[in-house]
Amino acid sequence: MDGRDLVRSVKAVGSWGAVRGLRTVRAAWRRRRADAAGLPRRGAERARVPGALQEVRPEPGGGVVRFARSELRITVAVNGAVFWGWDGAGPQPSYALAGHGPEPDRRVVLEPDKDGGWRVVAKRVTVAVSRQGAIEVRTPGGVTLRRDLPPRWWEPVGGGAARWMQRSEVAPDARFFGLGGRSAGPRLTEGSYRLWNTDPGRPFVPGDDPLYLTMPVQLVVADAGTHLVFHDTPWDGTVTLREGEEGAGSGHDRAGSCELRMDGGPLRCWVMVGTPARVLRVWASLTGAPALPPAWALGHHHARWGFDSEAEVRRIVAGYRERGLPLDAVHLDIDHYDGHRVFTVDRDRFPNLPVLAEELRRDGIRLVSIVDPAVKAEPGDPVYDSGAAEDAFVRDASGRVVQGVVWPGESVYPDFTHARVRRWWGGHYEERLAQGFAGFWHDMNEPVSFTAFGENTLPRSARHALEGHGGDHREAHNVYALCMARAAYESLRVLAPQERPFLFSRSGWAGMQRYGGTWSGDVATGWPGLRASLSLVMGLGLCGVPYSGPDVGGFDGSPSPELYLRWFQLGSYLPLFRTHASLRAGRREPWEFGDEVLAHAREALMRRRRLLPYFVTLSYVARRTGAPYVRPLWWDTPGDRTLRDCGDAFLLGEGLLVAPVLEPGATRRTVPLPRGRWYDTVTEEVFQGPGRVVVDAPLSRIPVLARAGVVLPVQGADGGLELEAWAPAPGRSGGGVVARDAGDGWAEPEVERYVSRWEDHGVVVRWDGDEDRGEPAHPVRVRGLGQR
Ligand code: NBV
Repeated sequence: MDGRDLVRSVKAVGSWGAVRGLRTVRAAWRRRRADAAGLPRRGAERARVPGALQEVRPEPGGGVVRFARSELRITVAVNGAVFWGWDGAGPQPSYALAGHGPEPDRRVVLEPDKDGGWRVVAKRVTVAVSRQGAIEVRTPGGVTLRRDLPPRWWEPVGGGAARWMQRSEVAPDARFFGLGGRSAGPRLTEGSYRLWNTDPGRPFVPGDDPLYLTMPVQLVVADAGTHLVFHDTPWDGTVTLREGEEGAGSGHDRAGSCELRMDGGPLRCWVMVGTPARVLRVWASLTGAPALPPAWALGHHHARWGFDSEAEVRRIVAGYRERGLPLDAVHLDIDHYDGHRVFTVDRDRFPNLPVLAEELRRDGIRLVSIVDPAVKAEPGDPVYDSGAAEDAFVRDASGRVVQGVVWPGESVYPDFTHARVRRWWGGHYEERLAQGFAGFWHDMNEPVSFTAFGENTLPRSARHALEGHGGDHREAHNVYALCMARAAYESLRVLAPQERPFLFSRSGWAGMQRYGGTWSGDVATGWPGLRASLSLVMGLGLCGVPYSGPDVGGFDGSPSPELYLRWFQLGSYLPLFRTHASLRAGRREPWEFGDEVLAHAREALMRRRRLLPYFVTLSYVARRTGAPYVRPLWWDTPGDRTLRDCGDAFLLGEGLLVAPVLEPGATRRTVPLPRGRWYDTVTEEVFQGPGRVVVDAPLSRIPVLARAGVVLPVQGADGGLELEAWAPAPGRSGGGVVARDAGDGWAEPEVERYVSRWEDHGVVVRWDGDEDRGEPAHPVRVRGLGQR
């Protein structure tokens, strides 16, 4: 049975059970056998805690605190981020950090604290260490944001990686966010969240956990301040969260708590404090600025598993064109491969991809290729042969190449944690570029091997280079996709130096934004799936990955026309706006759901087109500041507790508030408003925040509100740039920034800043800081004037 047989049997039987053939049983058995032989038995363990504080040694940025049974290094960096590591752990080596990491802040002082403890005092944060090794992160005003109890390790008596546990307390009012892409977010309430990138093997619904992209990044929002904590270790782990409670009246407060258990790796973390915007800015400076997608990637993408010929691609593109629907990219899934083998093309069905790509490009449409990491284990296959010659594939502890089963059948896996392998793999993107592809979609890179039961990935004992220090899959698993993205990104920079690489990846880890974005994976078609797809985008944004979006319509089955439309409307306000579905699912073209849906989908596409300059601006803002395009409502007002609980509306940049419809039959919905004046962008009705308002949400659109005073760059009817200014509240002013697209290359955009304010004759928009510069460079349209 090869990959095509697998697909055929799935089609025929209609069940994923069909893929559990003999090979997948064998793969599972092989995995177990490898682990039994290759992993040290845990055996007896010895528990350890730091013990009593013995000695303190100052160092630039902080110092080293020695305890009876461990040592703690604390360093505050120049960007304000605090690092601490136990047992001698320093910030490097790290897969998350961009470059060497920041320099220490030499102004920091280490001084005695109360009760025999010590503290590191920096401008924005104080870190206090108790005599037993508890660590408190305090604001400059002395309020505690987080208290880590002394950690605990369990060390195998016979040697090997220590497991550890870190319990922390946060304020009773604190709310947790992040941990990568979580279906039950964006606010993470009570529960356990696993840190192990996982293909659930079927479309997911809210509550399914973990999914494809996990990361040990928590964003904690409380009245006293916001902080981000990142435990820099890629091992398997579990985070158990429990929100606190404030004692009503005479009752006592109960702190929020977080318990992190890790199967190995250094116990080290980074903490950033401040406003949400500051925290994300520091996080991006630590782990890398988000890659800038080319402008076309901010348009509309159409994909499908099952485009089975060039003719079909042309038919779809013509369908968009004939109906006047904008389209910017078409994605080819594994079915354009020859026998599902990566970096190949089935020439019978896709005889001339470069010509198709060129034809589409002339119409402004780019081709994007799926890329799966597994390579068919077949001597004679050029990718396999060159990889074998390069010793590129993951081996087990006995030195045998590890085999799994994926679409092409028996397959082997490149070890992306080796620089040489990344270069070899990256070289293959030349073939993709020659086929005319302009972007890349990394799939199945958790990595997946179909197995009949248990975990569908590589054996834990599989060996990896891990940049030279060597280790097994327990350590490499969560960074596998991150390293694959790095391989592609770095090669594309060499192979096509004039163009910014565009790639997005199903799996990944902290820092992946340096290389590209992600998407929400195989979300189940249904109203709960629609909700989950938004929580993933919001949660990932708060972990520093700003570019993502769902499969509009859901991955499987057939959405009702209403569900499809609501999904389409939400997707049109998310960074990656892509219709996509499984081979066996119903169609996802906008014209497949009747005339009414088609008309409203066209409006959504037109609005997206109009907002393209705003999306381009948001992509530059994300790169410069780390702020996601899609932000929770509490972004600017984290002290507003009611907003912390809202997961069904979001801010798009600073100017817009989007309130998607996530329930069947709804034509109105409640929107919690941040403070200030807001306008319905269609009716221009005015609302005053903070508070909750009810707004119209007819089938034709989802509510989108504009912040009073904002100046938005939009595309005018003639295709030129226009400024859409929303009248400031009387006596107030506003403004906006415009980053003008400088093409698909590396040229810096021109950034323009505008202010808006009331003058005698009405609202005016001027250049910010340069009143003599005359009129703004673009036509201005002021809206919301009827509402003075
Ligand atoms: O390549 C086929 C699919 C793809 O369409 C989807 O987007 C990925 O998330 N892929 C998963 C593999 C098969 C999943 C059942």
